[in-house]
Amino acid sequence: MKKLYLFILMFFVAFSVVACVTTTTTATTTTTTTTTQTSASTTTTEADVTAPIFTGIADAVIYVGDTFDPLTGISALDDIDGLVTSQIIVSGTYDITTPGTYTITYTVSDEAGNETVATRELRVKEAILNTFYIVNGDFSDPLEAPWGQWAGEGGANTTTIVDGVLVYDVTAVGSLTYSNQFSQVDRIVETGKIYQVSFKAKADNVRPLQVQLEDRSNYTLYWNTIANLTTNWVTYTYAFEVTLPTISTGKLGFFAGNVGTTSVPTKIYLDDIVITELTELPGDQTAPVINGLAPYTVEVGIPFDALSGVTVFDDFDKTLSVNEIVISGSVDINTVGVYTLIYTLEDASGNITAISREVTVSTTPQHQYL
Ligand SMILES: [Ca+2]
Ligand SMILES: [Ca+2]
Ligand SMILES: [Ca+2]
Repeated sequence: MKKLYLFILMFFVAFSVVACVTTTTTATTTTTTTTTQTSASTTTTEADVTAPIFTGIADAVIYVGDTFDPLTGISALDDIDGLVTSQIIVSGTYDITTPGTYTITYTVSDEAGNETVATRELRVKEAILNTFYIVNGDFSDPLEAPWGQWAGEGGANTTTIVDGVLVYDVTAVGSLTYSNQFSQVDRIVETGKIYQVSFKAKADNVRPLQVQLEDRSNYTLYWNTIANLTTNWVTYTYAFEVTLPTISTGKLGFFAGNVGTTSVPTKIYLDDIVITELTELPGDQTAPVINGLAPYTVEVGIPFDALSGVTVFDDFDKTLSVNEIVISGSVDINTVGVYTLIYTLEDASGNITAISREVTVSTTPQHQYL
């Protein structure tokens, strides 16, 4: 009996499998037929639901005076209509004679009304009229060559661009003026030309920043100055005439090492660094710099030279000397106390610097060497 049951069971299983296979085959056939019919009818009635595609739309940078055609290199292709470049509509306002950033909008539709809109940014930059110019002086592009950074001789710094401003984070002053450098190299500097350097700067803590132009191949100094940075944005402008030979290895450097005696580690911010060629030198408009006026402590009864270690610098008045400093106030070296001296220095053009300095007369023996 068991064998009979088993046989009957096997018969039904086999029948089911055959039935399944048959059913499946039928279904497949039906599906294939339906698909063929559907695709045949689609070819004649399908609606155009796909908008055209643009190619060649990318942000652009030009200089004032350059020509600019917003359609150059741009095309539009549609899946049904084919090339529809002639249908592109350009909108948005831009002025190629005025530096700025503009948005240009491109719109194109196919015959079925499917629309594609795309935008691009057009940056119009100040024209470069002289061979000596600064690349990316407004820091609107990524920080890369010819900008460069260096630290050594105890200095340490990092440079980054934050919101279009160069952040020069000096974390260690170092021992020398050039211990921290942020500079742009390989600038063409021509003999006999008059250049103006201008830039915006500030610092988290007040400190001097040395700005200089040198030949990076042999360190010949072409020009330098000291900008006394404050915590507010100030535009610093300097002009100089090149008397040394023409070079293509000019390096405009912002040196934030140990400049003078009041250099501290701090964040320095720079922006809008521009070199302009002038036809004549402007007058001297910058006050002289007095270095070496840190607070001083002297032992009571010991002679004190108020000009010891003090140096001066002027951008134009090269004969200006430390002996032209006028000191007001006095120090009684025989009486313990804190005294204030005012150091005043005027350059030949009447620009005046006045700096106060604290001098302490103390009973404590000092180990300072004059
Ligand atoms: Ca289409
Ligand atoms: Ca900027
Ligand atoms: Ca001056």
